[in-house]
Amino acid sequence: MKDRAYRFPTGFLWGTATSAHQVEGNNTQNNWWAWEQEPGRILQGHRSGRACDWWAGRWREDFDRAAEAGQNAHRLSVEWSRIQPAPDRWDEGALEVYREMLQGLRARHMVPMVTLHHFTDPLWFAERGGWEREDAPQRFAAFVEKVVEGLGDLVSLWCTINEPNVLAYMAYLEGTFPPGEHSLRKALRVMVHLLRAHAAAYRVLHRRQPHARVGMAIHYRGFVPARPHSRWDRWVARMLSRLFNDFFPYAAQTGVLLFPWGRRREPELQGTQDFVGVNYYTQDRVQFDVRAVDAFFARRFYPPDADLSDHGFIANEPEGMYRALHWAYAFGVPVFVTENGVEDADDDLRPRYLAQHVHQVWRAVQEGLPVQGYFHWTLVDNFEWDRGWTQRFGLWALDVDTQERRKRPSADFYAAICRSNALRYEDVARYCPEVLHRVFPQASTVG
Ligand code: IFM
Repeated sequence: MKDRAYRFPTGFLWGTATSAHQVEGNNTQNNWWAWEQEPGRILQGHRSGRACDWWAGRWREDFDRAAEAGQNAHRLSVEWSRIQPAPDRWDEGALEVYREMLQGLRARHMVPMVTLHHFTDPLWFAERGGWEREDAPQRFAAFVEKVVEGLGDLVSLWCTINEPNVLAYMAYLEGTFPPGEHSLRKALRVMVHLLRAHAAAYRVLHRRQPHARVGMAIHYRGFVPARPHSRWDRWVARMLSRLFNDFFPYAAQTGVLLFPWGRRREPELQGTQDFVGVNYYTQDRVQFDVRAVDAFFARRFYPPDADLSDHGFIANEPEGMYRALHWAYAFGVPVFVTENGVEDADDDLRPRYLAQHVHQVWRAVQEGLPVQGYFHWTLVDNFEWDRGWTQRFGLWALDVDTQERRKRPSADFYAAICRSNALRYEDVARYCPEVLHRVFPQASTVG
């Protein structure tokens, strides 16, 4: 192999992704803060607390880290409850802090992508019924209007809602996110309201900023039939993918809602995405199981020989990234990898996970798919929702008590990728030689 590197197109965005509640600290006005105070909600009774202390100003040192590590972009979210702490009150000071952060990114030559909703709702919004209410989309659109008015000169790449599919699933079916419901009827209702909120936000952003690029970040989960010859396994895998993966981007593209029992048209949803954001972590094997009524007749599992993360939460399945990007491409707009990463406190798995996933992104780019950037989850260990501080996704480790950061080897590996705009043989050989033969099969056999 002559060129021992997988090179990316000029202008490709390399960054990390974060979210307000997970990094800012003291987000006391939202539903997650309240949820964390309830016994039994968060693993080991953890709380977000000071988180990564960004609201007190530590974003500066973390942005320095990212910039010095060659990153040319960063995806962050703004916290609705800070900007609109009460239905009739806007906090200009909070908007000013976000202005400083965005100016801070630009001063470091990093392109900002701003997420407008990342799992948390203002308490006042949650207490009056949250996403179950018919008027939730209008409420959200008013907030978006305020944000674009205040920050629109600093950002043009917007992600309206992060993982609406995960939010609906965790908060309304599994019940591990607030408000802790277990109702398919409510989940579907909320999904429709989230879509309408996205479409309303899309229109607000484009009216104020015709050149804006607006999309959602969808958590794409691979569902692979456990027994490929079984039509039941294939059927159940397709059904899960349709409900979990397709529902949001398909409606935003076509204006058609894909319900389990049929379709419904909502024309105002149509044509409301300029890109598809893919959050890809892993894929499941799925087997049809007639007894699994509450799980849509599916048993999901990782293969026995899977390369697992610390808590068995994520299996290293890089091929799923390639499939995810092809899936996203089918919606006919550019694609960003808006999240990808792994929980790995000791950084044993992360280097090879990173190499193998970036390699699959390159494969897709090489085939001509319009993938325009990759955001690694995440910059510094942060508050991992119902799993508290037990799962460590950061390129930098965080001591929550002292706020001390410690660089993991993957941070240097990712820096090498970002700086060279390529996945190079020598870097894979240095940081994860165990997968060199997989990532560079030709080069390893040639010697
Ligand atoms: O930390 C989360 C993030 O908030 C949404 N996507 C998945 C990440 C890792 O679990």
